[in-house]
Amino acid sequence: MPFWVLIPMGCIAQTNPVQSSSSKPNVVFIYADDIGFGDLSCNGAKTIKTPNVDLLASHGVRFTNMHSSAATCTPSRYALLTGEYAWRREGTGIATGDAGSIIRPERYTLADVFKNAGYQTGVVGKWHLGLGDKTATQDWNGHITPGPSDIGFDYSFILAATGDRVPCVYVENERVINLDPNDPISVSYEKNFEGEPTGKLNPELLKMHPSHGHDMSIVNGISRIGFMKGGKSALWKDEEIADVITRKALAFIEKNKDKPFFLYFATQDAHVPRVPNPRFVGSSGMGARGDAIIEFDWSVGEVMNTLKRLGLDKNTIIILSSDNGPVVDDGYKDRAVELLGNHKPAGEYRGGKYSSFEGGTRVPGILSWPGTVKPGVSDKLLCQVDMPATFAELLKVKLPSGAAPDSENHLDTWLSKGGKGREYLVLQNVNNNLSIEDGKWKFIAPGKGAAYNQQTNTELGNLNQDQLYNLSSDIGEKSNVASQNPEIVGKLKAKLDQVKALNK
Ligand code: NG6
Ligand code: CA
Repeated sequence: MPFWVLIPMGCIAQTNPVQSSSSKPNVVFIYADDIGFGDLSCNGAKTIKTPNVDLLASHGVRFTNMHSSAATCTPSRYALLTGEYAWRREGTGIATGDAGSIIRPERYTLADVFKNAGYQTGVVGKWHLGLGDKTATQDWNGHITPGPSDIGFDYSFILAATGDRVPCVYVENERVINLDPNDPISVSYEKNFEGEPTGKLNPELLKMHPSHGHDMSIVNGISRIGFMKGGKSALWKDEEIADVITRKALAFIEKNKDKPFFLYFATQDAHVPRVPNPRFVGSSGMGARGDAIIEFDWSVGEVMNTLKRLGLDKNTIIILSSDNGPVVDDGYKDRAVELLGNHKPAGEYRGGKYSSFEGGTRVPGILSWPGTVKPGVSDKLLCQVDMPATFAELLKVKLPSGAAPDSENHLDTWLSKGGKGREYLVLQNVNNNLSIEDGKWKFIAPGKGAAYNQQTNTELGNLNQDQLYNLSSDIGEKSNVASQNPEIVGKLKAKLDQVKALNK
């Protein structure tokens, strides 16, 4: 039993009513986009400094074996919120900007865990889990439903998909904000609207040029994925996204300071297009990608400062992680490649975003709960898919039967109170090829797809034969020892089949 339950509440209330850790701590989950393990100075980055994240880590547990469930965004976010591996479900790959809601209203989610415990729940930032009933049928000028409010969020302020996908507008509580009804929005992922310029045909209109893809509708001088028309007054300015969503996140905290709250704050940094606010331009010396990471660090600092100012810092758990590993060229000529220098976004891990190698999913992981969780470093195997079961345990919420089927309770490990972490973890890459690891061994099942993506310069980990790596002695996954270790391969294969067989 957690010790704070044993302390009579009256005593706490008398000594320090706001600062005490209660059985209902606030929870802020900060979810970076495409920020790699090695992008943070607390994880060893030398050429980039992330002082706010480092401070957070120094107050909390810094995990070195924390994984997103997948090497791309939509499946990682799906697993985080549903507690189900995304590869079990069709239609959970990288979503278009006009995808229908991928998590259906009947689904029990992480947000529902908090709601059932009496929390106010909010999501601010990148969504990328679809909106509306069906793909390509949304009315972007009306109430776009179902949406976050149907899966447990009391409040939402989101980018429907990603920064590089249309529609480039903010959606607050399922309505596009700042929309002029006389200039309605149309969106298509099939064809352009007559007379509208595109990056492909009108490169002279661009302030940032694509390196691959991203040559469709132009918004704010940047060509995107997908076509849109109208909504001029509602279009975002990329330079302001971090400021706008950080302000909304802080407003949510402020508004709910007297109630327990759960905030899912998903930043656009450092996803493409990387267009940091002018005050961060040049701050990293590494171009737009480095500057976007510094901007992310600023957002983290704002959250920490606000919690402190409101006297909530000791009664708030902050978790920081990322939805997948890093990528340097993800489709725009923003000089990230040229200015990378010696920086290693994935740290010592092989691969990156999209990959089956560790760089794909082994992401930053920090949990801070000052006064309750002892600062330290943990190398236990953990995954974001476990958040629903872990928080259900913390809040004593009973998950409905069938909910969060892949989510395991690892509260003791997350709070660094002696847990062992996961025994096994199954991960998926961009080609939906699966791997399984147990903290020491990693088996990548044979799978189709290119071994290497030239455009993004990523080793994807795809091979048409077994791969086995000993992560204890070969963290860089350099040497495939499958043929020398048939029993270990057999055991991991059998375990993977067993996990897959849970398929409903
Ligand atoms: C890819 C995009 C990439 C990024 C990714 C999704 C192209 C050529 N590449 O298809 O730029 O948007 O999808 O990233 O279009 S994620 O982090 O949201 O998964
Ligand atoms: Ca991502």
